[in-house]
Amino acid sequence: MALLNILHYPDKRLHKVAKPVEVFDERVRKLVKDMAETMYAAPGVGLAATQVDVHERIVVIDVSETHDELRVFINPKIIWSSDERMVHEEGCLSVPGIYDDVERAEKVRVRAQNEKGETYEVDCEELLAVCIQHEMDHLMGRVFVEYLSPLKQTRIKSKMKKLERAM
Ligand code: GNR
Ligand code: NI
Repeated sequence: MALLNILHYPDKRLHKVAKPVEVFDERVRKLVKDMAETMYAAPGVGLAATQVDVHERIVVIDVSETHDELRVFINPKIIWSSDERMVHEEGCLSVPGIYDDVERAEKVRVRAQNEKGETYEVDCEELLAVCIQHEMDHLMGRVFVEYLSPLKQTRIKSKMKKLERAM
């Protein structure tokens, strides 16, 4: 197992669009394990491969309080989303220290594959719904701060650059 390096906004590589996984081999299973280890260590409730500079459609999520319910979403697709919307405060391991409200669909149904390539569907609500939409945005090269006002984005960028310099 290995901890992976997490890219920090405003790194350009966070805006790359991930490609579908076609081969479900040992490499993909090791990447999923390393992503899970990296997410738990951070700690975070989700991680998209984009954040560790791997541009493939792979997401890991664990929203359980006991940190023992790992969910693996490979090639995820939202096949239904509710018209009802919700506002939830979000944070991101790629934008440390920044938390702000984002409006998203309240419920989504997702079709994805597991690390063996088996297709499954899951109904998501509450934090799981927020998180899968946040992670699927990463796979499209989108970071949650891009939903905030241009003024907030400018402030966040300069705060992040200052932080990087201090590290
Ligand atoms: O750890 C995380 N917490 C979180 C809280 C509210 C909404 C979304 C998230 S995802 C985040 C981890 C992360 O950056 N995933 O991409
Ligand atoms: Ni994130």
